[in-house]
Amino acid sequence: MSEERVFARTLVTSALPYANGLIHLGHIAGAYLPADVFVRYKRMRGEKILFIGGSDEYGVPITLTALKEGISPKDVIDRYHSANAESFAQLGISYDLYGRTSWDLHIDTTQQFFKNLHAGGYIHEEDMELWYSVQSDRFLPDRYVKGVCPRCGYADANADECESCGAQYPPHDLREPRANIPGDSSTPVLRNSRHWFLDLPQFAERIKSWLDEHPEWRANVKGIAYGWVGDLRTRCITRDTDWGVPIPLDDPGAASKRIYVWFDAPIGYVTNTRQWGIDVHGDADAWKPWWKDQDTRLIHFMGKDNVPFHTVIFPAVLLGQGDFILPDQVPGSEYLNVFNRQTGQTEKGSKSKGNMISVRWILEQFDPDVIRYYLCAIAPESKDSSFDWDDLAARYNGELCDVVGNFVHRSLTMAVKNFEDQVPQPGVLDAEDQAMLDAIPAQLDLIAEALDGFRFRQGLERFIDLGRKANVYFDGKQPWVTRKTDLERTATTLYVCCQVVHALAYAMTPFLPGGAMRLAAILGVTLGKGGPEGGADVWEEGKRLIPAGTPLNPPQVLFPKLDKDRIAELAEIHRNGGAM
Ligand code: B3M
Ligand code: ZN
Repeated sequence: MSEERVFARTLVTSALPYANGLIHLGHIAGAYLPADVFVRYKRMRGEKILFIGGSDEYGVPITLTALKEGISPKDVIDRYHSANAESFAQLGISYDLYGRTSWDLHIDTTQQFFKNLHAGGYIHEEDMELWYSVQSDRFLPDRYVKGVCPRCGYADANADECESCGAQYPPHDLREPRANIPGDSSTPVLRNSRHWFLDLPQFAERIKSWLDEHPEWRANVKGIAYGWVGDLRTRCITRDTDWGVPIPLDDPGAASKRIYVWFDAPIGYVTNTRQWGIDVHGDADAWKPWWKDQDTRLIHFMGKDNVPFHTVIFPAVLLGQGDFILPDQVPGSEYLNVFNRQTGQTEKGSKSKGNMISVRWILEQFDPDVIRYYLCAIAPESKDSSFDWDDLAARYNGELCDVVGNFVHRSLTMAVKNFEDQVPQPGVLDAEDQAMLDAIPAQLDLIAEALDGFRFRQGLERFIDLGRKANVYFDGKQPWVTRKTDLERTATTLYVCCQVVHALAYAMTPFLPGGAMRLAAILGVTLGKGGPEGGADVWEEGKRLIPAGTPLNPPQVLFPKLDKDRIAELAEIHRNGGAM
């Protein structure tokens, strides 16, 4: 239904990574690159689109890292926020704002959300039994306690959920609990603590009918969402910690507690939109249409593990505000695994295995386009996929360099050499010339159709397909032969080729912004900026024919090939845990 609906503006978010470690390729393939490809494409279409991201800076992941490293939580978030913001920028993830949940403004937004829910009767208090370490004199929320999962027997389950089987349970059901703090693995005791709960069942019917309005969502996302909404319970949204947003209630019990990180984190999208409005428009209310106007399309990109929060829990929080919109699309991805050629096994990316690849490290090895090309080509959209060094080289070299890069290079080089640095003047077009020219708008429409449908892998394949068709045309016309015998024929061929090169610059822009800019500079075209204010439909200009006589700047190799030996070296470093 929503595929045909025209909205006044689109707000795109991608999950806020915890600022407790470097972002890695798994994050990029699942959440950030698809979001960026989509946003860049929509900017070209001239739609009003705003792209919001940021760091998630509260919660146990941060405080545990601080304890392990013997530094303060603030030190942890400052270090990783700036490192990750820089990695995103270098990779070309083109946020309009990359914010922080540690901002004061975020306390205000979160507390407002909490108070509205409280006033609406959606939050109540309850006493609960929680694990408490006598040795450390503190409660043990979330990952501060480990034990055996009451459902599946997994040995490293958290206080109230099991990462292995996905079970959720009251903390007192955790078996064989042990504290999980540096220097403390004592056996905890159960103690009472008063907490605040979000009454999710009150929203179940509304969430369910909203989900029913979105049959177009990915099957995996719908599966998770319906699974959760069918089994909704009240959810504790506070924790015994001092690292988080203070609970905005006049209650002595609230002082030693904070709002749970998964309550405040998605509200970070709202905070960051507010900050954007202040920064860009100097207007404290500029964020409102982006979150409250029914004519706004809200889209959340993320990995699979974050899907329940974006399809059920955060929507409930939004519904409880009374005047917020709900997301129209929630493109959630499966996981990017790692293929280990030595063992022949596919492994899950994990810190303990040391097999993850940080964005920071890989950007020291490659141009961003290499990474963007490969990760989009293997994006885990509907099922898991795996990162493999040999596959990276084969796909990048064999597809992007050999198909698109090669076509562009030989076309432009011949045009420049033989036709005075200009798009040549064509003679009479034959059927093959015409078919090639007709393929341009048809192929751009196919790419657009894939991107509009959140099928980014397919969009990229269709972009390469345009290059394939162009190579078939070029090889059939043999301009390097006709050059000696029939200059007019050669001019016509290269005129047609220049049109395809021009279209390729547009078609590659969402995926490969660096290469697109290099190519645009050779052709002397601008690919448009677009953004929250909207603009012209630049994508359509990619279908336009550029006139004969258009000057061409000296061509350069757009996508230099990767050297096989270098790839082998990098694979070796990665195998030895050196890619993080
Ligand atoms: N920080 C979990 C993660 O990084 C969490 C996402 C928040 S999205 C609002 O995967
Ligand atoms: Zn389990």
